[in-house]
Amino acid sequence: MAANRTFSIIKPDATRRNITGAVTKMLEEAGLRVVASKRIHMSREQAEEFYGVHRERPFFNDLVTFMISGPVVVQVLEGENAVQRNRDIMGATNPANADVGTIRKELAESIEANSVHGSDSDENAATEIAFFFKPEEIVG
Ligand code: IDP
Ligand code: MG
Repeated sequence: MAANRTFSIIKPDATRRNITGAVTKMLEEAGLRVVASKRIHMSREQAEEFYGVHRERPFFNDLVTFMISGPVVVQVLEGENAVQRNRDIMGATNPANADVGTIRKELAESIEANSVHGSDSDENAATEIAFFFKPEEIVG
């Protein structure tokens, strides 16, 4: 499959522990290239809109509160089969179930504070990239 893009967030548990470099190193070693990156502090409205698909889930309010509890690093990642490649290096949502060598197994704190977000489809990747980045901010 041709090189394509996905969207990543390094979550507040990782910025708090000053391990954004460690996370990015694992992404790069997995064959992904950071073609856009910025550190932001999301507003509640932004986080609620971003995670809108989860609005009915029981953990929604806690998730939003966690995601605005500190800064995050939003990134566009490029690589062959980028969406799946990123999901593979992220590992399972719950770090207790994640494979050894994945970001969540090695670095995450809990099922909520699990260090990284990654798009789950090419369609959602395009939507999520456009939510945070202007085209000219992405430099491949
Ligand atoms: P994903 O991040 O692996 O795609 P999703 O099901 O899309 O997982 O959930 C989004 C985020 O919501 C997770 O990354 C995690 O931070 C949080 N989350 C998911 N399930 C739970 C839960 O059961 N309790 C608390 N937080 C959860
Ligand atoms: Mg998800």
